[in-house]
Formats: sequence, C-alpha cells, structure tokens
Amino acid sequence: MPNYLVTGAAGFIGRSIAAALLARGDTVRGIDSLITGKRSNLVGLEAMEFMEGDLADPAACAKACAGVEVVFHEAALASVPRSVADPVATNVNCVDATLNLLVAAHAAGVRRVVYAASSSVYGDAPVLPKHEQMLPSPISPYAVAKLAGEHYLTCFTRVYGLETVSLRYFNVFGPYQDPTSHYSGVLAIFCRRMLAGEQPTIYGDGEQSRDFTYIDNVVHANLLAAAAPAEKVSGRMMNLATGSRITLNETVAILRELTGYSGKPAYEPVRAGDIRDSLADIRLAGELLGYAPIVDFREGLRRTVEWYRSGGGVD
Ligand code: UD2
Repeated sequence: MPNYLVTGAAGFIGRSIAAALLARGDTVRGIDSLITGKRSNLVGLEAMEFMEGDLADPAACAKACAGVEVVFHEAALASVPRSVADPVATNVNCVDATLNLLVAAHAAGVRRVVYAASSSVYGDAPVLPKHEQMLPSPISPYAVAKLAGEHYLTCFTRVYGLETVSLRYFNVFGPYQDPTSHYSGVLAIFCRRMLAGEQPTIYGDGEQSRDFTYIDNVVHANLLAAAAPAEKVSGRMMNLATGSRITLNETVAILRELTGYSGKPAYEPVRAGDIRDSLADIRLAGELLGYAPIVDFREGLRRTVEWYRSGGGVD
C-alpha cells in the first residue's frame, strides 16, 4: 500500500514531489485527470502507481485515498487568465475537487493533507511583503477558488480532526513546467520563446514583480510539511517562497544573457485579474517547518533554461 498520494501527479509540481518521494524510497500513488497534466511528465516515475482519474468524481477520490497516509494535493486548474475565461471550470477543478478529496481522505483514514495554496489570495493589497496575518483579498476566480480550498482544509482539521497544512506557493517555476500554453507560467513561456529566438510578450509595463520560487524549494517545503509535528502545523497556512522579488523587465534581461536572445520584448495591455507586486514574508514557514530556500532565483533560472534547452517541455 502506498504511504503517499500525489494529486496532479502528471503536472509540473506534482511530478516533482512524486520524484523526490520515489528517490528516497517511498511508495507513491499518483492521480491526474490529464486535463493539463501530461503523460510525458510520468517518464522517470515508473515506480509510482498511476491512476488516471478526476477529483471531481468522488469515486476516483475514494480509490485514490485507499490505504494512504499522507496526501500532497497539487491538482488544480492553475492560471489566473484561465479562471477569468472560465470561472466554473476553475471552481469544479479547484473547489469541488478539493472538497471531494478531503471527504475521501477523511473516510479512508488519511492522516494528513498538504495543500498547494496560492499567493494570489493576497490580491493587490499594497503592503509588501505579504504576511499570513493579512486579510485575504482575492481578485480573480482562481484566487477565490484557491482560498476556498484553504478554508476547507482548516475546516476539516477543526471539524473532523484531519491534519492539514496549506502552503501558499508564490509563482513556482522550473523544469517540467509546461511552456506550450498561453496559460502557462510566465518564465516557462519566456524560456521557450527566447530559446527559439521568438519575441516574448509582456502584459503591462514589465515593472510588475513576483517572488519567483524555484521548484526544488517547493518540493523541500512539502517534505518538511508532511513530516512536521501536528501540534505545530496542523490547520495552519503559510507562505512558501524565497522572500525576494524581481520585475518582469529584469527577468527578461537575465534571460537574454542565459538564452542568447538579443531582441526586445513586445508590450501589451495589462491582463485582467493580474496583481502588480508580489513578495512573501517567509518567516512563518521558517518557524513552523524549519524551511529556508535551498536554490536562489538566478541559479533556478539557469537550471530551468538548461532543461528547456535540452528539449524539455516539448512532446
Ligand atoms: C498566480 C499566482 C501564483 C500561482 C499562479 C498559478 C500571484 C501573484 N501569483 O501567478 O502564485 O498560483 O497564479 O497560475 O497571484 N505575463 C506576461 N507575459 C506572458 C505571460 C504572463 O507578461 O507571456 C505576466 C502576467 O501578466 C503577470 C506575470 O507575467 O503579470 C506573471 O504571470 P503568471 O501567469 O506566470 O503568474 P501569476 O502571477 O498570475
């Protein structure tokens, strides 16, 4: 029987967590609807028991949770603009899916659920860095859905005694992030375009900033969150980031060095639902998990460019 279930196991973050668990010898089950996850992301994860299934289906959730001790819940329909285009699909795949998973996890006797929450819940409050005592102020349907998931986790701890931890990811990037959709993370899109000698597009003036977080930091924090004592972390949410920020214009300048692209970006109007600046206070994850970033932005971007350069992300 697997110790761990990873939802969204054929997605960027899910497959990275599954790979780390397998590497340390754990038994892992993965579930993915393959709506945005890709079979090609399962290469190298052959030791994982993989189920194609949708968390919107309670029976699939029950099957996935059977015999599991800890769930890493990474499945989602990520992307702010996708949620603006189709808020109902985001709700089904983020809110309904999370509730179904929690019901199944509780019924199956799962001990802990670790949840991929999002920095988008802070909205556009001008305070930087964003800290966990701030009142959430979601702008996009995606942010609302991710926040609803957090509240369901806390509720399941309070009402049903299920251990839960929510990690508010800040703009995660790295190998295996899909660069092919216009709903993809910006750095994946920029890496792919600039390596191909194509012009990147910046929405807005490029002075918006993000606390871009390399994937290894996210995997590291998830493993810590699964192992931390319940009395310290259960029912809690915390930021997961690096505690530093960079503008899109600056990322393009670094990517010009790393990719050799010599052109300038195109500028288009600001995207609906977008946040201007994002920077995390990461002290709480330090206190509760002993988390500190292990790979900084520049090194993460260098590794990411190398991965795309060597053919990653293209099926
Ligand atoms: C939000 C969350 C992030 C995660 C993610 C999931 C915030 C601050 N962050 O990321 O934590 O949950 O959603 O999808 O809410 N852009 C361009 N050109 C492009 C693509 C994007 O300029 O080709 C801009 C975009 O308008 C935005 C920035 O890049 O200002 C980042 O966009 P993104 O889609 O990578 O991530 P974001 O910040 O919506």
